[in-house]
Amino acid sequence: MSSRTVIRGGLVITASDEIHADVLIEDTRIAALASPGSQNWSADRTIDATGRYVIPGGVDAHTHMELPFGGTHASDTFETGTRAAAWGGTTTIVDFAVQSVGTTLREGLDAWHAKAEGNCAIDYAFHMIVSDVNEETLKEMDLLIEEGVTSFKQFMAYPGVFYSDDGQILRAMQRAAGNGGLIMMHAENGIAIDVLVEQALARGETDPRHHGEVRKALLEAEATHRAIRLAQVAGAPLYVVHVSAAEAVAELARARDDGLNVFGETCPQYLFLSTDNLAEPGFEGAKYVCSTPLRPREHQARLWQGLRTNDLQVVSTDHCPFCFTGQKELGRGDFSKIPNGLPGVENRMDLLHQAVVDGHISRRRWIEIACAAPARMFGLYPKKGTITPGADADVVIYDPHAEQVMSAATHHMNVDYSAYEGKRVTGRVETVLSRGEPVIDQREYTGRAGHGVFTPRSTCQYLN
Ligand code: DUC
Ligand code: ZN
Ligand code: ZN
Repeated sequence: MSSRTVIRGGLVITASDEIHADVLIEDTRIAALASPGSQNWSADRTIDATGRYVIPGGVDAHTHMELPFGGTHASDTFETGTRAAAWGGTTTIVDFAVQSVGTTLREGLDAWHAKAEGNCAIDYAFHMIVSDVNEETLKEMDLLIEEGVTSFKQFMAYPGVFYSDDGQILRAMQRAAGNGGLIMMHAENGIAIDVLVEQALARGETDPRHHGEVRKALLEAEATHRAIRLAQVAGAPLYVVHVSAAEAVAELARARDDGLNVFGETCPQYLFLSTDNLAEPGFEGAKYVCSTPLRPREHQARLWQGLRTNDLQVVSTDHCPFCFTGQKELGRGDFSKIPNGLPGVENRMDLLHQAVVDGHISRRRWIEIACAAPARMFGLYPKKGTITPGADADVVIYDPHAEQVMSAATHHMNVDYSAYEGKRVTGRVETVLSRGEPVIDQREYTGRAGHGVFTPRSTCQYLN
């Protein structure tokens, strides 16, 4: 039995177009778009989107549900985190499965499948964190690509945990050059940072703001440069995650001007927050400890510029929430023990809409950086990231005039604070469809754990 939904009267916004159109959904997919009122489609369900935007569901290509980190776990499970994502208009997440040192990629991926399967409200996919490069791991990369896990994160930071040295990075990049994988890089010089951490603590500099001071912008830029050159030597594309420093954007821009397949992602926290937050009195700054760290607010203009000029292509959240009570507090008296990460999976689409309201980006660019480009970058397009016949009916009805105040009191993420507490934004999600099924219906949750399925990905669709 097929079901039909019609969305009438809205402004359909994709990365390429803004058109007033009615949208027909048959079962799980977009079937057709037509001029408003021109088609007398019969439907089981009609959604009146007059005065609303009709946009593709968000694709958040960087989340860490349940991530083990710093002796604790990220506080959102796949169930709570994907429900919160849906509330915020995101209908696909790409989370990071983790290979721990001494284990295989297979073991890591199986463990993450077990955490997610049957629990997600929206569709999900995986990247693989590679912590232990060896002959076996390199062969396993080929197998994972066949299973739709086509991107691999390496860390130039966190020695002794996730860290890879330049040789390990080069080997993984060489493999990716051959098998079509995309290497995602956490670009910070972790060896140098650890020296600065030790020296800061020895001087008695233990407050959260010192986290930002030791993780210097220059050490992000240096690592970014090194990653670019290693990728160039390997002949592989490169995607740099959570770019926060102006100097790192400059490295990416130069590489792109040279014609290299080098891409960059930033996150809302770097666009809207700064070291001012890390320096909040008492231990409040711990709420804003993440890596790469927040930067002085002067960096924000360069990030916005990079997003406008396509030197940065994607905004994802790096959603990695830790409660202030009991988790962030592990680092009282020693900033290096504060678990790194910020909540945000629910806030991204709204914050980026606010960027439209503020004049930083256009409406189409909003959809491009939040939906279409991440889908293309990670091999999900056009199934995800756009509204076109044949695409999954992952659709958000967005009210661009509604006002809201972000707060832990009203958000749905499983974390006891909001990084944007009290922030007033214009625009709000009204209804969310995931493969044609309402997950949020007129601001009521109608989804269910287990609706979301693992979504295998093709290789990167963004290469020159
Ligand atoms: N950065 C974070 O802030 N959290 C988790 C891992 C990372 O690289
Ligand atoms: Zn990282
Ligand atoms: Zn991350």
